[in-house]
Amino acid sequence: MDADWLPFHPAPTAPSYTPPPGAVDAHCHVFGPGDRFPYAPERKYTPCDASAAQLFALRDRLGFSRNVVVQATCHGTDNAAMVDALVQSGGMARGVATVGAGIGEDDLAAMHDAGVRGVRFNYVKRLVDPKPDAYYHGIIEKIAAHGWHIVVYFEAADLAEKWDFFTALPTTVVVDHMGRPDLGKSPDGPEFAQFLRFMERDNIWSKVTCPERLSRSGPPTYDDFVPFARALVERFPDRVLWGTDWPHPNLNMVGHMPDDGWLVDMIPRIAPTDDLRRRLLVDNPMRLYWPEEVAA
Ligand code: 0GY
Repeated sequence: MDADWLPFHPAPTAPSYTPPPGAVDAHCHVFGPGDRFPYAPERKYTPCDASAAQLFALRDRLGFSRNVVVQATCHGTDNAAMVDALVQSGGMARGVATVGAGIGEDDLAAMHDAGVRGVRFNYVKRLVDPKPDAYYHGIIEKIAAHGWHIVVYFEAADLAEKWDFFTALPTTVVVDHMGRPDLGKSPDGPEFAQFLRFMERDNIWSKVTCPERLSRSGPPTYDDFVPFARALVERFPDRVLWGTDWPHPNLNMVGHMPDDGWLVDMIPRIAPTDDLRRRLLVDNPMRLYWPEEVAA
């Protein structure tokens, strides 16, 4: 299990596209190091160690200012590495945790103080063993006092089954990676139309992320990703987020590691105006993760 990762790109290209001041990478991770922050025994893959210092160096190289660090399944419900990164960031990173139904109020309060603002419910069957809705209802009750939102990760084929549960969620709901559409299908076809209908609800947001995971046409331009992401950015400009997904865990199943500079250079293709790019990279993530810094 320890050899099932690809290393992240050691020296990403400096992007040609310069993000606006204050841009947020709203989906990224930190992992390990495994001797200090051990990986979860129940994990389905082992990631490459990826430290907060390396994440912040990437942030600076790509021209970003802030990060949203998302808990991935390889660390299970032990959020220590993610929380440590938030503390090290000096307020320039917020987090999304994965918690168990037995989480205590003291632990939630400590995570909130460190900068956690949401929980992630992961439904991707190759990553987690399924849990009943009741398990998640217990967590929803506990996070309510903190005003946290919910991030959901699922595959397009499973949206119909989870529709009633997702649409009844009482918080802002952020969907990882556009609900993982099959990019071999048409962006005008019934599968993506269902996702667009889902997005019509004004508490539902989407990350327009992970060309490297979803694309069939492949690097460096990931052309088949663009019409899907652009449709979301243009139709729901105030409810989309962008992120690198660095250090791109579990990509051995896809077979290549992206250069993060390529990913940044896709932004003008998915958000074709300055106004759309400012909302995607600054206004939306600031409203969700740093509302206290956004003028009323
Ligand atoms: C991602 C994607 C993946 C992994 C996880 O929680 C995770 O382990 O999210 C994946 O394998 O699709 O967002 O990093």
